[in-house]
Order: sequence, then C-alpha cells, then structure tokens
Amino acid sequence: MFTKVLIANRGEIAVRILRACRELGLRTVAVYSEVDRTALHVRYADEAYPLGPAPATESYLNMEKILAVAKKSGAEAIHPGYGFLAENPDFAQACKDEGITFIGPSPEAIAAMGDKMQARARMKAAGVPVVPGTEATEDLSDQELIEAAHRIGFPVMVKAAAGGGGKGMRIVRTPEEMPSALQLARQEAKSAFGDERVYLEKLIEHARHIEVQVLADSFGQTIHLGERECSIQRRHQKLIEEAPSPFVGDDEELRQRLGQVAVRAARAVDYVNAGTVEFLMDQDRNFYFLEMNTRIQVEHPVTELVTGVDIVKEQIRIARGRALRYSQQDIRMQGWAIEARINAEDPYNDFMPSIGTLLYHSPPTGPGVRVDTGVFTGMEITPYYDPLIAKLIVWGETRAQAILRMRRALEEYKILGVKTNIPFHQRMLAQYRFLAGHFDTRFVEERFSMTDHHAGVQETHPEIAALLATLVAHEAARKAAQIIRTGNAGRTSLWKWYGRLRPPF
Ligand code: MV4
Repeated sequence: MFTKVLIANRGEIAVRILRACRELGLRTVAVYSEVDRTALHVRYADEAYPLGPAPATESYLNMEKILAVAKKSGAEAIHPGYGFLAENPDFAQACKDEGITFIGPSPEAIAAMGDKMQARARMKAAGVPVVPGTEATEDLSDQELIEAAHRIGFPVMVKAAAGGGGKGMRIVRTPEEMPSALQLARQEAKSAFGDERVYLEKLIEHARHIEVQVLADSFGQTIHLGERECSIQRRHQKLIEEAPSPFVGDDEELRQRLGQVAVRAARAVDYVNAGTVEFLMDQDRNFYFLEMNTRIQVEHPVTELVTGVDIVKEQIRIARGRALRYSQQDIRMQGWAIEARINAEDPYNDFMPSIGTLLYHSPPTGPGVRVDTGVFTGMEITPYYDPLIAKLIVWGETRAQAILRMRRALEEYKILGVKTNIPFHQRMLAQYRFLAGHFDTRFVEERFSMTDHHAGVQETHPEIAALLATLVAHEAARKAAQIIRTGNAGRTSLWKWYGRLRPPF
C-alpha cells in the first residue's frame, strides 16, 4: 500500500488533492513547469520537482518526465487530477507497468469510455438508454451514414468517435447538408484526435446537461452521489454547476432512476474509482447516456457539499484497496450547492483570456462558502494553461438561500490586476430564468448577453422573479421575494476599492 503520492497536475486541483493527501497522512510530491516554480501547489507539497518549459507537452503532459520523477522521489502512486493525462489510457497503463498505482480507473475502462462509439455500444448492451443513432463500433462509410441519417430522422448530430466535450460535433438538419458535414467532421476529428471515425445521433433539442457522480471500490460495490446540473455553459465550458438539479427538483423517483442507470453504466465497464456519467435530459425528462468522464471533475465540490462525502479522499482510499465506507442508503443530498467558476477572462469582450499579475486576490469567506484556488496575490496569470483562477462554491438550505449566499460571496470577492468573469456571474444570478431554473444548454449563447436587453434577456423583475421562484421551487413567497432584493450588489467600483487599500497589499 502506498504512502507517497505524486500529483501530476497544477492549480486548484493539485492543491485540492494535496489537502486530501495531507488529511490521510500521506507524503506528497508536486511537479511543476518553469512558470509554476512559485505556484501554491509547489509550496504545499512535501517535495517538488521541475518538469521543464511551460508548454504542457513539455511538462504536465510528458509521461516520461512524470514517471521519472515518481521513481526518483519514491512516489508509489500518481493522482492525475483532471485534464492533462487524466483520461489517457496509455498513461494509466504505463503507471501499472512501472508498478505505480494510478489513482483512477483501469486503462481498459478509460479506453472503453474514451471511444464514444464503443461506449455507446457497451451502454446499449447493458440496458443504459442511449440517444437513438448508429450502432456500429467500426468505421462507417459516408454512404452508410447518409442511409442511417434517413432511418434516424433529421435533424441529426455528427460526432467524432474520439471526441467528447463538443469537439468534432456538427448538427445536420437536412439530407443535403450531410456530405459536407461528414467531410468537415472527419477533417476536424482527424486533425484533433488522429481518428476520423464519426457516428450519428438524433439531435435532442432544448436538452439539459445533467450528470451523476459515481464511486466504485475494487470489491464490486458501486454507488452514486446524486446528480449535478451543468447546463450553464458557454462553448462547452461550464460556468455554473449546482447540486441537485433544479430540473430534477423533488422528483425523487427520477433522481433514483438516474442514479441507478449511472451505476449500471459504471458496472458495465467494471469501473473502479470515482467517475461521472453524463446525460442529456429532454423537455419530457427522458434522459440518455452521453459519455462517461473517467476522472475527478472540476465541479465535484457541489456534490461534496450536499452529500458530505470527500470524493478525492474516497478516490485515494479506493486506490489503496479499501472498501467504500458508504452504502447507497448512507447517501443523502442535503440542501443546495452552487459553484461559479471564476475565470481570468473578460466577459465584456467575448470572454477573451486576461493575463497579467494578480495585484490583489481576496476571496470571500464566512458561513457556507468554500473557495478552491491555486492563486495568490502577486502571482502571474499566464496564457499557458486554462483560465480558472478559483472555484467559488456555496451551500444553502435551499436553492434560494444558496443563490443569495453566492451573490454575497461574489460581492466580497476582490480581484485586481486581471479581468474576471465575476460580472457574468452577478448578471446570471439576477436573471429570472436562472432563478426559476428555466434554462437549457443554449441559455448563455442564445438568451444571455452582458450588454443588450434584447428579447428574452431581462434583469430580475421583482414580481415575475418572486412568482416564478415561488412556483418552481415551491418556496414560501417570503423566501422567493427575498431572492430578488439586490441591495448594494457590486456597486463599489474596484477603483474605489483599490484606493482604500494601504500598501503593502
Ligand atoms: C448532443 C446534443 C444534442 N443531441 N447530442 C456537447 C458536448 C458533447 N459531450 C455532447 N454535446 C451535445 N450532444 C445529441 N444527440 C447537445 C450537446 C450539447 C451540449 C451537451 C452538454 C452540455 C452542453 C452542450 C452544449 C451544446 C450542445
């Protein structure tokens, strides 16, 4: 059994994993690229080793360098976090070959879920509902795909077998568009993944993205920790996540069905460790398997806050060969959690990345507030990695309470030096559609704007918000009315704020 863990990642998730290791009494090894020499994850670890230049291919994506550090430092296990090598079956296999424990699922499970055509076939065979579409696992000719499209019925979606997260995806509404759509999708898939296989699914319109957290130990016990709502996203980047889903609401029967299907999906590939099963849910609450993420996810904290389960600690315990400490009956969702991803990007300028020195970083604290971050005042925000500065996660007894708390926390949050998407979150938390839980995956792109007040985009109108929130959340009218009271929200300019600071800050 291992006692020393290498964290093959950076930023907030590296810090999160380090904290779990510390609580479990494990020794830790950090790795870092040249621009991360002074990063928080380097400071928090017992030991830290350089990997090389900033580009990920020369640092956090370089398997040989990371395995060499593991050997040199005596780390017997590697936690990959998310992104980078987390869902690379070759890396999981390489760890195994070197006698190092990969804190995650088997290379076979990663590979099975990574190939979306294979995943669909395995899910269907296991009785997991999949979106109607092509069934083959081998390459289909354009002619076969065109015939299949007619059988499925337009509109259809062309998806890359090696895809996921929206890459190489195309909507096709008429038969005439098929040949060019297939060609473009294949080209995109080939250059992005080196695999030009594509498949078809019927297009599910006005879908919501709902995912289920699962945990499985190596003794065959698999449980779920309920669902997360992830429909508030832009260009396949999630911006706000919550648990539970307002669309599932108090439909316990639907929640249990989602959970049971997710467990079935995990069992179908002999899944061990933490994973997430993604579903599309249509307007009639039919749900379909979309893909399985075989890693810890960015949004795992919302599930932690409503279930009380430390998912990262469970991952490590499972990898150490321990049995799950919970059975399904032990898991209850209590209250409501919301996460806002705080990114270094300019919401007023098409969410352009914003780089530079973080002159001041003062995150909110207080009751029900959790901030997972890897940054600090004085740190440089570089263009080399993702723009995530921090995850602001709040818990409340009800959705309304969680929203009010999030608004309070966003007001408290002071960041100087780089632009952030905090104004986006403040605006979203004042939209009556968001308050009412009436949104799908197209909401940000089609019905939300940082500038105009065009059709469908409205700041909270007190009576409408109160009415909708009351109807939808079945809250008392008093609580619903509370939610729209804005007070002095975000009115203090950052310039004024900056002027009040005294050096040294
Ligand atoms: C879909 C879909 C509608 N119908 N498949 C986007 C990312 C990839 N994981 C799958 N995606 C979608 N697949 C069918 N048959 C709509 C999406 C989709 C989406 C899914 C989840 C979260 C956000 C999304 C935004 C746009 C489209």
